[in-house]
Amino acid sequence: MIYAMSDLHGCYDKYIKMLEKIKLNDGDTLYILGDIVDRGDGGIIILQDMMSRKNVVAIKGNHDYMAWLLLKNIDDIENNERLSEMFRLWLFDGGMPTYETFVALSADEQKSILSYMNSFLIYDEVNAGGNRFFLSHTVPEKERMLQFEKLLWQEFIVGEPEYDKQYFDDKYIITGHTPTGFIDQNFTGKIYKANNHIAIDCGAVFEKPLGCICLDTLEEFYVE
Ligand SMILES: [Mn+2]
Repeated sequence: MIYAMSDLHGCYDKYIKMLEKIKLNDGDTLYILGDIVDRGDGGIIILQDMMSRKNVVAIKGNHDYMAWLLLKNIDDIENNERLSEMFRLWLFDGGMPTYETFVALSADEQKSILSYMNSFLIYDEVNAGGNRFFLSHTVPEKERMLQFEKLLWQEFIVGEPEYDKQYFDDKYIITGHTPTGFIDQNFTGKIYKANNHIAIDCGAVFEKPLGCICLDTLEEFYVE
């Protein structure tokens, strides 16, 4: 089976509970659609768990990118005005627990975390259960997305989807990034499905459930 979850934001306990709930085994593939770190304090330990598994595919979110960029340049922040401003904004936007956990690691552990984060995909496409799926942290508006192969990677980590428009007739788009309650109040804490768009950030770090979807069956799983 193929599964997808997103926006773990350091919620290590919910992540582990979900792996147990879906009984993830070596024959399954789990996509994690970004924003693994920041806000919650378990981001680094989730990354270390993901790295230890061969069947987890990581896709890059805006928080993962910012954390990687700043932690990679940690020694230069003080003397670089642009980096210090980004660093200040990142800490304010949930980066503090990620920063504190990271600096407590050994140099080797830091190096392997950074190289793992740098390996994240921007998007992927996969077939399951007779359907085709496009997976990324987010997508830009429909007009741009119709030529997605030509777009810059940034569009897939900070783009703003038009959830009210059906982008493709022959495939589903699965994204995180925007808590589903902000897309439509009726989907607060639930996976959003409409217009061939499946949005799976239920807001786990904001005291909502962590959601996970099975691509083969479209079955939804939740843990509190
Ligand atoms: Mn995001």
